[in-house]
Amino acid sequence: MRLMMLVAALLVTGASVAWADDFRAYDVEIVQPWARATPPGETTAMVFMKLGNTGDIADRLLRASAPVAERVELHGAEVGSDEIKMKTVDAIALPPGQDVMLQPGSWHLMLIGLKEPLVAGSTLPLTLTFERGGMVDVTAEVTDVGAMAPPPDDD
Ligand SMILES: [Cu+2]
Repeated sequence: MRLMMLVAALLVTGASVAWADDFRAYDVEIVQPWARATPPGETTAMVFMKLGNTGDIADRLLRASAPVAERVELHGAEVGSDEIKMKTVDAIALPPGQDVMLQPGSWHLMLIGLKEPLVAGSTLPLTLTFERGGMVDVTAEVTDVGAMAPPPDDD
């Protein structure tokens, strides 16, 4: 009886039992999602993380959503002669055995139509959908406005 209750509790809390800021969708490790705080009136924000495919088969990130945004797009970056342009992509490929960094100047999730500012020190719930790994709920940490890297691990 006690074991069954423990199993039920694990099912409810899902991936968040593993690490405070790491998540998993089958073979894909989702490491330390983060976003920058937004100034008042800003309607978009980027979300970054490391996606590591630890399996033998390719996967793809297909979609993302967040309660705080009207929609979330997958964006890549095109490096031009004097500027970096964002472009919308249908999916982010996750080759087997490789890490793909969503980071400033590269791949990222784009929150569109922010309903409220992102506040430093708060957390941001997101749902990611992978082709093989399915849907997974993750939590991003919100850093200072100008941060270029995720907040340091506190363990
Ligand atoms: Cu973007």
